[in-house]
Amino acid sequence: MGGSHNRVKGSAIVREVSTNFEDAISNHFGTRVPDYQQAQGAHSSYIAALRAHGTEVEVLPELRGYPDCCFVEDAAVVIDKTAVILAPGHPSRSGEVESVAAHLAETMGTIRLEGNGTVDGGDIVFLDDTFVIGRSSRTDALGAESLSRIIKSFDYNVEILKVPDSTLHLTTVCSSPREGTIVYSEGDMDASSLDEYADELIAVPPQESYAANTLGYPNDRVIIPSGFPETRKLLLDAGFSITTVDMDPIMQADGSLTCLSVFTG
Ligand code: CIR
Repeated sequence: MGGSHNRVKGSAIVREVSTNFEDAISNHFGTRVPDYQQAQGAHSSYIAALRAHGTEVEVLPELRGYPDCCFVEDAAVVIDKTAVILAPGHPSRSGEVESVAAHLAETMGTIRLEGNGTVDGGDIVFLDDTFVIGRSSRTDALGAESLSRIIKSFDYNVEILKVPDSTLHLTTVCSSPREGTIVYSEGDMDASSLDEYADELIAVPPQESYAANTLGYPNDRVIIPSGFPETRKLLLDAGFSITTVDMDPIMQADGSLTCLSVFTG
């Protein structure tokens, strides 16, 4: 069993929204064509919220030809100051990885997955001494096994969980805003698949499923998307202090709060 993964979020990389954001993949939450200018505004608010919580944010430039390039979470995960370079499962996104890898390699060691499996960072949720990997339409069995071996080499536990077909990623439907707590979308996941991993399960109602993706900081601080009053109340009642960000323009391309960052320290 490993130590406790860092929850402080002292530093992060993000990437500017693509000027071709209208071509971003949108299969789940979108109700209109993704809009570049609106998404850029939401992205700026997101960066401001991270900085207000003490995260030093480095903004990488747009990656030309990659409409989904702002969703850097899918390209890499940092574990104990080593970057694990991932292999996104959608063909239009695999070319995003090398530039993120090269950037991270300037300040830390990097490790690659073995074999031809695929893993999106959106399918990785960490719960202190355990990482949960979602098997989804983006993360296949080979990729999950390869990542699992790497995570175990850092002395953390690994669990592999099937992501429901109703959703894109594991992080889309559950998150852990503080030690021992999981927030999940009850319309997508059963409590029974999660309760062994947490002391406290907070169930987000089906009509607010998007708000199951939260960004937690130490001392019970949490960032959530604005416009989800029931989730807000549940988290207030659970003792969190809450910051909201209008994520609607990012949601149009199925992106959530966690998707927009790689936390590097
Ligand atoms: C995609 O479908 O790949 C993007 N439109 C959204 C990616 C969201 N990323 C994430 O949840 N980590």
